[in-house]
Amino acid sequence: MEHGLIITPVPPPYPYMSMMATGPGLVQLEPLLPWRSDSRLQAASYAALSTSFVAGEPGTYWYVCPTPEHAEKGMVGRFIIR
Ligand SMILES: [Cu+2]
Repeated sequence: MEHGLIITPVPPPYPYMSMMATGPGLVQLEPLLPWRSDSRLQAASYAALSTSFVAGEPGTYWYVCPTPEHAEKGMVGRFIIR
């Protein structure tokens, strides 16, 4: 399954298409984590990407998967900048 990451100050809940709530966010990880197929099962099992951003202001931020239904089902996380 393909995954991605958007960082946003917009809190959950998120709809089926999470980007309808978050927009492009403050940062968007590209490319998305790769599809895993039966033929490449091990190749993508531990796929990883990284990114960085500068939080302009203290506050609560959310990292949200933009793949349809993922954030709606809970593929999100919160972090706080003090
Ligand atoms: Cu996902």
